Amino acid sequence: MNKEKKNFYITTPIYYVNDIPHIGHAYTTIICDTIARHNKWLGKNVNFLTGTDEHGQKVEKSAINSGLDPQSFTNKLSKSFIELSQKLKIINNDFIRTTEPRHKEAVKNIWNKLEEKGDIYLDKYAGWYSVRDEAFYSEDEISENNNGEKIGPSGSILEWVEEPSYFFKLSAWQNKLLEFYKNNPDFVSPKTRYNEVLSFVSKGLEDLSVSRTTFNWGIEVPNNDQHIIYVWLDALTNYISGVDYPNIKSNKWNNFWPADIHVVGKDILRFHAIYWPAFLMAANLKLPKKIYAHGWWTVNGEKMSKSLGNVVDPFKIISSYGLDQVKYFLLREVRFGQDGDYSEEALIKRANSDLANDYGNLAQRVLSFIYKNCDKKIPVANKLINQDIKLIENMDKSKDNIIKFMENYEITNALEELWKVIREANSYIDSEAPWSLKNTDIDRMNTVLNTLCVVIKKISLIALNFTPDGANKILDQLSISKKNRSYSNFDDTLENATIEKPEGVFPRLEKK
Ligand code: ME8
Repeated sequence: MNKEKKNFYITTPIYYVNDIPHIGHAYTTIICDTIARHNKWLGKNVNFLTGTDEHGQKVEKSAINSGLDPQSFTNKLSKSFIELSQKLKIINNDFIRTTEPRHKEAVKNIWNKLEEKGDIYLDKYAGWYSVRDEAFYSEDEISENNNGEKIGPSGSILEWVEEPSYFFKLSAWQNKLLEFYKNNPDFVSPKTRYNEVLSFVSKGLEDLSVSRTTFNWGIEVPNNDQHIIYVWLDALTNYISGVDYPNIKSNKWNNFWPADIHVVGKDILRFHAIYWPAFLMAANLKLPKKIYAHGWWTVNGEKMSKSLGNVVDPFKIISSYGLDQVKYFLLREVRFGQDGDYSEEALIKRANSDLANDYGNLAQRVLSFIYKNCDKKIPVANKLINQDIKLIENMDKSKDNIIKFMENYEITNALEELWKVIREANSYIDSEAPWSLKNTDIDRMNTVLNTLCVVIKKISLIALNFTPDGANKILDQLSISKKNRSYSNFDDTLENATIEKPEGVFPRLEKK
């Protein structure tokens, strides 16, 4: 490996295999894929990890309900998450399953470390548990629903649990955590989530139950097979078992830990921003650089649920509307970090206005004009005048802004910036009107067309990370070779290349 290359490690949450994937899972994966692609494009050595969370009571219950043993059940469901990764064409380096031996070994190692250091003790747990969230809640977080059932902060129904349990001395880490947050104000993003974490920890932390004894599906506590390790201690460890921990001599471990970013939904912030750093501190391991908690998607204003029958199937909508279209909608419609509402109408509207009308049309207008009028060759520019120079300069400035935005994970701002140039390029075509120069000023027409091709190429090199299928097709049509599509090729000059027959890349969508 090139020693100069900067390493970058990004993770998705590992998804529960209690049910098939939906649009919410696809969303987090798409976000991570976009960030991973961007960093790879910049020339970094990227490790992108995703996977499935296969143990615990929730998965065991689903397996029992489906009539399968847990291992066969998780094999089947995990496959559907792998298929989703393929459908989304993500560039992950690895897919980790918590039922794999490499992962179990890491979890046992962490357990032993925490125990050796005196951070784990045996006692009894008596309290409320949510199987849906796989979370313990304290009395002050509990309320009642209309049926008089106890519910947790997420609305999930709680059950009373009373059993022997090992505890992790979370309370002992409270001050260290607070100090860490204070010294690392960017550890949790967005800021509102950081404040939430700070206020939760400031109120005081109770020790955390880290083993269960009333079911079997999980990793056994070393030296006490009556206990199963709490599924969150098991699951969080994937972020290090996925980079070869406990083999701390491995290149992967040394290159990639600590992770640059764990992207999660806001529902699982507590586990990532409080428990995970505490476990890592206790195990004397470095902490990830950032936890980014994104918002929550509803569907036509309602929470997605099987009983409402409104669960959005990512496979179906990608087949109906296209991968780039779905990705672009999810990335652009909602500011990264905020909640959003999914509807097919909104997806179609967004894809038609930004992809078909703005970006697709820009490429199609220019390339088909060249194909018909310039002997299928990108014309050579003559003397550039102010408006040509300004368009290219603005493109270059936007590229720098986009890189800054992406460094701060401001995905929506990055896309807005890119579309600013796309719209500017469309206005430039209208004002320079190359078709009207055909019979009057061929030199000027050639300059305008060349300027447009330069800008379309630059736009597409950036769009590669957001809408890779379409952007690659446009670069194919411009005869830019596959190996010349990274950041380092951004300022390459266009050759007098013969273009391919242009075809519309982003068709107008209609409701299916
Ligand atoms: O929590 N909107 O797994 P999970 C946005 N196994 N994102 C959504 C979403 C929605 N409506 N629904 C799901 C778990 N997500 C644990 C994680 S990690 C060590 C263990 C996304 O299958 C979002 O990223 O319930 C959320 O955090 C994740 O799926 C939860 O997936």
